[in-house]
Amino acid sequence: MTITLTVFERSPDGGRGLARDTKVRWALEEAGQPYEVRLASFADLKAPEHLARNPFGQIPTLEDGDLVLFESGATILHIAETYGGIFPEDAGGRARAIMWMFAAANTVEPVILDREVAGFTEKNESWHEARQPGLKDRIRTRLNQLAAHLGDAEWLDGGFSAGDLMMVSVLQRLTSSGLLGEFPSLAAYVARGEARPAYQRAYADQHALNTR
Ligand code: GTB
Repeated sequence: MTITLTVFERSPDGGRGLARDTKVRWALEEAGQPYEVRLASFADLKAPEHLARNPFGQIPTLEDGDLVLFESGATILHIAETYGGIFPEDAGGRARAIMWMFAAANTVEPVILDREVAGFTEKNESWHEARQPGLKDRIRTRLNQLAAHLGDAEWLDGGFSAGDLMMVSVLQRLTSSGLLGEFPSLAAYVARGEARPAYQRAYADQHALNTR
């Protein structure tokens, strides 16, 4: 069965692996699944051919045989369930890995995105600067809670799982903000994720597209 992933032909992050295609590449690498890529420009994403794969006109999409999926979290869950590598053996462990995937996407990422989006869309507003401390504090609250859960552990719930893959990918978006550096245990957690050979391969392959 051929797996095809649609990725940015040239990522707006300059090849830093921060767009959501890299985390799906990472999941495929962890699962040891070979895959092909379809390179897409912003214009390609809005063309009917791609909208048939993802009505929102975004990357990533994954085709696995006849199955067509969008939403990076759903895609990673499919990879974990179908090919293993990033899912615990026991049902309880799998349920908790899924819980952490949702926590990454629904509890931690929104506060990080709020600050990013404010940077893009509200930069010229008179109240932009006044809003920054509140936006940062909402992130700090979540990072404090996450760091308290992680403690001295390597990963969120036993061994590395799809939950860690998604949480590390979300936290990476904070690297340049300085906020992650305020939480050394979380910075080390992200570094552990990035040191995994599967991540290194995923990053290198996506990064290479920006340096062609
Ligand atoms: N919820 C969806 C998912 O998880 O798959 C969200 C997918 C999504 O946001 N895709 C973005 C996209 O296709 C790219 S990843 N955008 C094009 C469009 O909407 O037209 C988001 C992203 C973009 C850029 C950076 N960056 O430059 O650092 C980081 C993340």
